[in-house]
Formats: sequence, C-alpha cells, structure tokens
Amino acid sequence: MGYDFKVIEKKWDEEWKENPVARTKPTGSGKKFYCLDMFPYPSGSGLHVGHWRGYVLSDVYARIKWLEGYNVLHPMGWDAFGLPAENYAIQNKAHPKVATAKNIANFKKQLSEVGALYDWSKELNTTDPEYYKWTQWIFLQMYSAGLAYEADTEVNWCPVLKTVVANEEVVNGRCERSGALVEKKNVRQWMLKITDYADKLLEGLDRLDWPEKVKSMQRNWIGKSEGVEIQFEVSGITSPDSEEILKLPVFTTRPDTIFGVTFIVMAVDHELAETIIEPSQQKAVQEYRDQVAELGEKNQGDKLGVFTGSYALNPVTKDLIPIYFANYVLKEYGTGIVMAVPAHCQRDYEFAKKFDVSIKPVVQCPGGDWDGAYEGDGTLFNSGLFNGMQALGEGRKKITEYLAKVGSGKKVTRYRLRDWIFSRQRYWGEPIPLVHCQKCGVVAVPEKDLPVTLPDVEHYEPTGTGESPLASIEEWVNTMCPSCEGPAKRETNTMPQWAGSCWYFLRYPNPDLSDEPFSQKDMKYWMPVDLYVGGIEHAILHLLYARFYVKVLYDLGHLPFNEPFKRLFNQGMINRYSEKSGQVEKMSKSKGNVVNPDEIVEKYGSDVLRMYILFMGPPELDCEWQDTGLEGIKRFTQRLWRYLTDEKNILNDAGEEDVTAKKRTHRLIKEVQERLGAFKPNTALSACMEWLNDMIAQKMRISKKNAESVILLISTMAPHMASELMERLFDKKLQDCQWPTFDPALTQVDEITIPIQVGGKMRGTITVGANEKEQVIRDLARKAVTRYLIDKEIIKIVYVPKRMVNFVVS
Ligand code: ANZ
Ligand code: ZN
Repeated sequence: MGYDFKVIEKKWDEEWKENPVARTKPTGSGKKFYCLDMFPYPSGSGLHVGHWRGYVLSDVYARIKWLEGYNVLHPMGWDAFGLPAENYAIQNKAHPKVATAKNIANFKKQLSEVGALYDWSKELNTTDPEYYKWTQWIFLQMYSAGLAYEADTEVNWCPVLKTVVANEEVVNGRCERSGALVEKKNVRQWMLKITDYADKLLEGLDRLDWPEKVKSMQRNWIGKSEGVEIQFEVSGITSPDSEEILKLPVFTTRPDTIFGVTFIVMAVDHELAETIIEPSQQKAVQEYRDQVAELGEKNQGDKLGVFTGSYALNPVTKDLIPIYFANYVLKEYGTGIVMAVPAHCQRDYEFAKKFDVSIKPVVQCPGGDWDGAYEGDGTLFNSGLFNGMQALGEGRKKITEYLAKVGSGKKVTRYRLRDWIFSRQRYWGEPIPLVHCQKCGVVAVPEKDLPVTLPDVEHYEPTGTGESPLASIEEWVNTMCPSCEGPAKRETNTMPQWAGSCWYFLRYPNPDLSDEPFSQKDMKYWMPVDLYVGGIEHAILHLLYARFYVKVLYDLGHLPFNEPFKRLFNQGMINRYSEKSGQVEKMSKSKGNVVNPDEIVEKYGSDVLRMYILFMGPPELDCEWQDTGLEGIKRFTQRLWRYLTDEKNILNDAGEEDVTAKKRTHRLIKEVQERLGAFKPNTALSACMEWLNDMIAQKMRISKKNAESVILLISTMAPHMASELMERLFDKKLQDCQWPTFDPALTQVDEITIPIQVGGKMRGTITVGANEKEQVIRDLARKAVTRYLIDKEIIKIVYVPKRMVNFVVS
C-alpha cells in the first residue's frame, strides 16, 4: 500500500494543533535549547520557499534537541512594523493594522504547514502596544543614559520613501529598500550613540561561533583604524574664526611616509573648502563641481580633481605643496582631508600622474624597482633623521613621536561606524516616547504612561516635508508636560523598523509579562540563544543593532550576558531558472520564477518539501530549485514507507537480527548524527537513501528497536510520516521516544588486506574497507606498486575479489 500523504499529514497537523507537542517547559526545567529563527515580516505576498529553507533547518535542530530531552524554546512571531504595510494602507485607504492582521493570519496558516515544533503560546507581534511599550521603555533607558540625542544633521533622505534612512540602509548611494538615489538633507533627528560601543562590538565578535564572513562584515563596517592626525598649515590663509594661520587636519595610517607627501587632497563639500579656494580658481572649481554632479553615480572610479590655488606646508620638509579637491576623498571619513603620498599610495599615484604633481619615494622596496606606487614596508630614505629605519616599525613610531613633540600630530583612532539615525518620518512605527516642552525642553514620558500608542489617522501619506504624518494630528500632538504640567508637544517621529527586532528574542520566554520587558530568571536560564538561523542580508543591520542593544542593556544592569546569539547560521538563497531572462536567478515576482510553497505542499506534501529543501545542497550555499528534484524525494518516501510497513522486513521480538543488517543500521545512525551535527543535512539524507538501497537490495530485515531508530532519524526531516510510522508500528508518539544512540563497536567498518602481485611476484599489500568498490581497489593497488610498473606495459589486471590483484606485464 502506498503512502497517502494527504490523509496522513492532515491527521498529524490536526493532532498537533489540538495537543501541542512543542510546549516549552517552565523556566529552569533541565537543560535548555533556545532555537531561534529570524522572525518574518508578514508581507502581503506570503511565505516563499526561501523562508522554508531557514525554518526547516532550524526545526531539524529543535527536533534533535527535543528528542534528546532538552527543554526546547522554538518560538515564532511577527516583525510587523514597517513601510510595506504602510504603503499598502496608503494605496488601499485601510489602516495598516488591518492589512497586517490579515497578513499574519495568512502567514500563520502557511507556517503551520511546515510542521515545525513551534510553541505558539510564545507568539509575539512588534506592533502590539503591549510589546512596543517595552520597545519604548528600552529607548527611554538609552535616553536617560545619554545614549540617545537629538541632532540637526545632514542625513540620507530617500525621495521615494520620503523618510530618512540609516547609513546601513544605503548601498552604493541608493536606498536599499526603494532603490532610489539617496539625497543629503538637513533634518532634525534622534540618534543613538552606537559609536560609543564600537570597541565592545568589535571585541565581542572574537568569542562568537558565527560564520567568519559575517564577523568580518561587521569588523569592516565598524572599520577601526589607528592612525595619526597631522596638521598642515596653509600658506597665507587665516582661519575663518580666528586670526591664526589656517591648519588643515589630515588623518593618516602611514605617518612614516610624511617626507613623501607632495600634495593635499580634500572633499569639495568640506566645511573649509570655501576658505581655501583662491579667487582665480573659482571658475575651475565650479566646473569641477558640475563635472562631478553630472558623472554622479555613473562614475566608475575616475579620478576627478581640481587645484584650489592654495598651498600647504609639509610640516617636516617645509616644502610648499599644492592643495586639490578630489572625488576620491570621502567627506565623512577621517577628517575629510588626505595627505597624498603618490609614491606609496596607488590612488594618489594615479592622481599625481593625471595632474602632473611630483612623486617622491621614501620607502625602499626590498625587491628593488617598483612600477607605480609601492605600498609595502621597507627601509626609509629621503627622510632626514629617520633614514634607515623600518617604515612600518621604528619609522612609524619615531615619526609619530616627533610630530607629537613639535605639536603637529597626535595619535587617533578612527571608526567607519557612524551614530545610528533612529528616527523615521513615517506613521507605522513605534512613537518615540518623548515630549517637547517650551519650559523644560525634551522630557521623557514617565514609565507609567507607556505605551505611547499610535493614534488613528486619516492620511498615512508621508508629508515629504521632513515631518511625520503624526504631526498633523493635533489632539495627539498637544499634550501636557510630565514635568511642569504645562502645554507640550509630543515627538512625532517614529522608530525605524529595526527597533522591534533588536530585542524580541528577550521577550519570547514570556511574551505576556506585564510589568517588565523580561524577567531575570528567564534571562539567566534561556539566554543566550543557542542557535540563530536567518539570511546573510542581516549581517550588519539587524545583527549589529541587536548586539548593540544587548550590550547597552547589559551595561545598564538589565541583562546578565552581553552577547545575544551564541551560534549563528546563515542559510543560502534558493534560486531558480527564469523563463523570462533565461537565467538561474534569485526568486522574484518580476522574474516569474517564484515557487509558492502552498502549491508544493498540495501536490507533494510538507514532508517531501522539507526533505527536498534539506537535500538541495549545503545549506549555507545558494542553490538551484529544480522541480524534478521533488519527484526523487517522493520516490524515496514511498520506498521507505513500503519497506518499513512491510511486516516481512521487521523482525518480531523473538527474531534474531542479522549482524550485517544490525551493523548497517548502526552505521546509519552514526552517519546521520554526525552529518546533521556538522550542518550537512543534505548528506545526512543521502545516507538514509543509501541505507534504504542496501536494505532492499540485500533483502535485509531489521529489529524493532532499529526500525524505531530509523524512524526517529527521519522524524527530524519528515515529521508527519515519521509520526504515522511510529504509531502504526509501535503505537508510540514521537514525544515519548528518545534520540537514538549507536554502538560504536558496530559501526567499525571491517578491513581486509589484499596482496598485490606484479608479473606473479608479491610486490606489496593494501588495506581497504571490506565493502570497498572494485575501482577504488584497482587504483590503490596500482599506486602501491608503481615503482615495479615503471617501463613495463600492463597487459591485463587480474582481480580476485577480496583476495588478490595481479598486474600481468610484458
Ligand atoms: C597617507 C598615506 C600614505 C595613506 C600611504 C595610505 C597610504 P584606513 O586604513 O581605511 O583607515 N584617507 C584618510 N581619510 C580619507 C578620506 N576621507 N577619504 C579617502 N581616503 C582617506 O585608511 C586610512 C588611509 O586612507 C589614510 O592613510 C589616508 O591615506 C586615506 F602610503 O595617508 B593615508
Ligand atoms: Zn515642562
């Protein structure tokens, strides 16, 4: 009889709904395992198979730990604030709450098909006022610790979303979400001092069991660099706000090359730019500005620049060197001004060639001459007192000391990381819980008045003026100052979507707690998260922000740990061939290559989809979806079902299991456990397939105990089928079983030693597994006697299975 997934999966889905088996035990009940998925944004388009890839993977581990007897917390929730719901509301004139609730209902239905061990009693939703009350509370903790501040700064403004976006949300000058070119605009903002945590965020990385790639992305994003700030006097120009001679500060990591500085380059939008430009160069500078603007994003790294007409003094050589504007200098990094050393920095070299500036080498390249700029280490020359020193050793040290002594340089540490722009001028987010009072200034909303709930509005449209739509709701905006009780106005900016996801993992152990965001007892027991599964796209955004929040809460005494996620796993993407483009690409609606999991579940069942996703390839790599792959998995489930439900194959209690069959099954347990442990579910599943082939081909029968072990292994990947088999064969439920173990003695592969002859003479032996393939044995045998085969022609190889290999030679 075949396996009827439709009936059986429905039966178990209903059973699990009525009697949830995934209920987390109370805090403190034995060993714990906190298995977390990055919670989804409940979009209108529903779950796709890419979501499934992460959820199925995490569920495999939750199921292993569950069978191992751990107290497992495997929760699910909704990251439901954010722009798409708001945009949908604008188009459909519906409250974002309504669309969000509808989407959540749909997601939940779709998620129930995954058959994962979710404890739905832990469900949370970031847009629930009882949740965002605590998101606001955390903000207030930061505010009173001086970590949140207001600034009228130049920010990234997305003209499409009509809101400010964070630096982390800008990729190659474009808004990551809308794709629009980001503009610079001065808007009053709330900022979080994430830069205060740059060092802590860096140090913590070393202790995490995370993919190296993510750690290095975070390191680069923080971008710590230790260098020296050196002052260059400008000849004949005084500072705009004093009578003193103007000094330009530069940031360099190579003070050792100071004798080779032959010009200065700065960003044209630098605040000192206007002061520097000589009247005679005004026109040329304007042309340069136009040129840069015109080239805009099309610029492929062309070095553009213009002479300012001014000169600076090299503080050590006292040479007058020209000052240029150049587009390769970033205004936001370092001081926005660079000392250019064309002999030892490739960018400066290209610029110097183009603008005909002199090039002065000061570091000897150990191998002799060098084409272009030599950026490595070597002995200093042309460097006065410092000649003969190792540039990056003594030279750098002594020159830094010298510059400090004469007052033109000081050691500084720079970070690429900028403070986090934390406010958005949109409706669908957490209101920032502050009020502005004319008398008292900015006042925090007292904890007893939290949450500050979002009012209902008629128009969700962003105003585009830099003000949130909340600003027009007078009844809401006008309030009483909590401090002097006089009239005050509420802050109308909302928090960015990241706010809710920075701490949701702290709330899952008890999402209904009413007088605290989380309890210390829960925190001690459940945290940190043991396994966190999600996409690599969050490498610097969510994963950096969440670490920052946890470190702040730790420093403020609210948490007993300072890293939230012990182990991180990033699943790769699922790509698929697109008829439209003729290429294998990321799934997207516009490419018409999206796979809807509901349809696959309908046609093949949830277990087949789960197994196919696990089988597609190493889970950390991108992989290609192929419809035919599902058929192969379907055949495997049918064969497995037939084998295990055929009474002939299962021995009764009196029956003696054949040693070969027993060994084969113990080897399977070992292989599956090792491979799953190493995050290689694809090879664990192929081990199951090979096992089944062997059992069927060799007509092996299996003991009840071993059949149960096999069902348990399979239950991590195909929980519906495994539950049904367990019930039919043994009248047991998965939750009453234990993760199988194997006898190591039984998993040893027998070895045999085979003599090798050349022309009938014994020339060596090889030792191989008893079941080694013939081709492997032939290859090994040839290698073992190579030196006897030189100059000989092999006429024939005689292989007597398991006994002898003989090379017949001429
Ligand atoms: C002189 C020099 C000589 C440099 C040399 C390099 C090599 P990291 O390590 O990434 O911090 N720099 C400084 N500010 C800059 C800006 N706003 N825009 C573009 N480039 C800038 O890089 C530090 C180096 O980047 C600095 O050291 C500076 O060039 C350049 F043989 O100074 B260097
Ligand atoms: Zn007041």
